[in-house]
Amino acid sequence: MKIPRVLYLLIIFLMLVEPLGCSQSPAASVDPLVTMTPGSKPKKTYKDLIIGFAQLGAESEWRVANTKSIKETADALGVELRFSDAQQNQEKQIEAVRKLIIQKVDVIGISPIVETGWEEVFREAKAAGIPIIISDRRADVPEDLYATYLGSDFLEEGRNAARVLAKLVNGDAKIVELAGTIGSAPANDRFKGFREVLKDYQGMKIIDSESGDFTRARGKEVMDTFLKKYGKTITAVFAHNDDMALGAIQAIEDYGLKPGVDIKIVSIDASHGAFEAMIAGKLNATIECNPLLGPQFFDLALKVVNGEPVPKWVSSPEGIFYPENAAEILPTRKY
Ligand code: GYE
Repeated sequence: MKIPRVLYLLIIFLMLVEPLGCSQSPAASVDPLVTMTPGSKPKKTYKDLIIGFAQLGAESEWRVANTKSIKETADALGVELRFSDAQQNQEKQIEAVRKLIIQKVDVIGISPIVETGWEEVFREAKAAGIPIIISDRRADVPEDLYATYLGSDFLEEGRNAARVLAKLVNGDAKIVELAGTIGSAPANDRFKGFREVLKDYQGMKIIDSESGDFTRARGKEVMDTFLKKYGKTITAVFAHNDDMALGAIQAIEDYGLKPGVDIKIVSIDASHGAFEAMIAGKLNATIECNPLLGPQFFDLALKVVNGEPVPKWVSSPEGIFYPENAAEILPTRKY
């Protein structure tokens, strides 16, 4: 069929004019990064955010990796980050949160050093309309006082440590435990999870347990004391983190025994230091606990600011590592 010439010209004219008309409309001049749904406020982007983060300290390899992940992710996304380090002191951490409330940041992130004692300051944040995202360690507060909790399943880590140790010692051991910071969520849960599984093993006894505060130096001191007290009776160590296990390894060597051989050792985190110790045959296993929470943390923060729904708990999938393939895996590890 032949199209009349006038109609043909009209079609060509419309095809040329329409796109121009569109590109001049106000909708098309909106920043493509800002998405809008009908009748709603424009959604914020990472570059609009000011996020506070009240870190608890720099006590371990894990914590250093966690801080790095948060700072690097903020930089990469263009988020303005107000970061503080409470040096393992709850008072300082509460003060840091209060400062962030005064600064009216969009979201407050916090890794609470211990579980209790947060309700008052969390209520202050809520009254100021600032959502809180709990990161890494839980806080014992009512659910309406925080938007979400991003962190590992510490109970399961404790259970896994017991399962792994039971296999290593054929269900027969005299164990000393180097516990984490007293009152902290990971120390409470790892302590509990470990015992839960141990109930099934008559031959596995915990002969002593003391806090090494998640640091290498304290881990060594506590292990020195245990060795003085119990000597060769000790056949296994459960350390709530790798740093304390590394301290214990030093203490065992100083005492003249072979860590990983005379005394089996299992710890938690799966840090570089742990892999190196496994390669050297001094550590028997490490249970992974993921510190690289930066990307998930800022993703949640943006959702919270934009009023999008978020789960109340976001956990990380984690593995277990052994000396057998530690050398092969180490280069792929990011912390
Ligand atoms: O296992 C330990 C750190 O809260 C999960 O804190 C974290 C723990 C981690 O000091 O190394």
